[in-house]
Amino acid sequence: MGDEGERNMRPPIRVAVTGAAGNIGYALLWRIASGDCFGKNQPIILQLLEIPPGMQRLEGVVMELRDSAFPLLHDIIGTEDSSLAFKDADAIFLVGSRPRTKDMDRADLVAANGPIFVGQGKAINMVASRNVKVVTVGNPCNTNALIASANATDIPSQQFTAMTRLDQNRAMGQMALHANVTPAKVLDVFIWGNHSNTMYPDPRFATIDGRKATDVFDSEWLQGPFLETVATRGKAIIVSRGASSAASAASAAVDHMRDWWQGSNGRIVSIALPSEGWYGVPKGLVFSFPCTCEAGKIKVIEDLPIDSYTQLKIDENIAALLEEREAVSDLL
Ligand code: NAX
Repeated sequence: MGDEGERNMRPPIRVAVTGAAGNIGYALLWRIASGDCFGKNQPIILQLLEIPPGMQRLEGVVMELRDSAFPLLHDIIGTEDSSLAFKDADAIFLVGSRPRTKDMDRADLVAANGPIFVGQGKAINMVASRNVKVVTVGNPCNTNALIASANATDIPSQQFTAMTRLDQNRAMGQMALHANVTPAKVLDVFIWGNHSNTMYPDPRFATIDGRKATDVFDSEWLQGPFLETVATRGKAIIVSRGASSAASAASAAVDHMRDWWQGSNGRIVSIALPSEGWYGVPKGLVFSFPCTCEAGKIKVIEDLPIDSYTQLKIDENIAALLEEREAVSDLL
């Protein structure tokens, strides 16, 4: 980097990633360190959290990050202490938690992972930057974001989000494939609700190379194979790969945080965040809405028309998330 490049550099920001030695971490850290998320003139200090059984793997990950000699990567901290990992963090990726295994249902997953987010919410409250932006990836991510936020009482709840961007990207990928265009031609399809198989990819405002998606595709495909493929993609990846989505999840986490940090250029993006009663979603439920991002702020698009099919899908997601909230009421 020449002198000119160095002069344009900003002071480093602190980016915390939990579960950093896991599968998603292994893809995510390289994308963050290369500048894909926060910009090519934004130096980074990575603050990586693991639990004791993951610490040896984390040491190897830190060695490999150093061996990648990223110009933007100013420092790396690897720790099992959440108050060090979240100290002054400007952005946090909450990835660490148990992935669902074949023998677990959703209730088991909520019970296994919920408590993690109590401690992490409290630690974030104590030591993170007051402007911190948090994306929750670890499942069940909507409810885990709710738990973390409820335990971080001094930080505005809207700074805690959950990731439904992978569902959006899956929807874009399927539309691109079906219309035989590149994904760049697919705009403004977004996700309502929970990151689970009840999520709903809304095609009504989407465009494919400038044409309305609802003109390009028939409703049988949209409500049948399209919806089914997006909703069950996580399972299909597990069956095929023998492991849950990792690189695509990391890529979606980068997209989520990049758009929040740098703006979505007017495009609609899917972000799950605590409802303020939008579209009849009970206040506080962490629900995926159509959003735009500008100057580091998320804005929910509040006035889209809702037809009866979409309402049905929104209601299904409200019911599922209320049930999850009830199951963790002692953690809130
Ligand atoms: P891995 O099991 O490979 O890695 C998880 C890592 O988290 C492990 O290294 C583990 O030691 C660490 N960990 C566990 N508890 C921790 C804690 N309390 N503090 C810090 N670290 C902790 O799972 P991976 O494939 O990376 O998936 C991580 C999470 O993402 C899972 O909950 C998974 O279900 C979820 N996913 C979420 C997606 C989404 O779209 N929101 C999609 C992909 C993925 O399924």
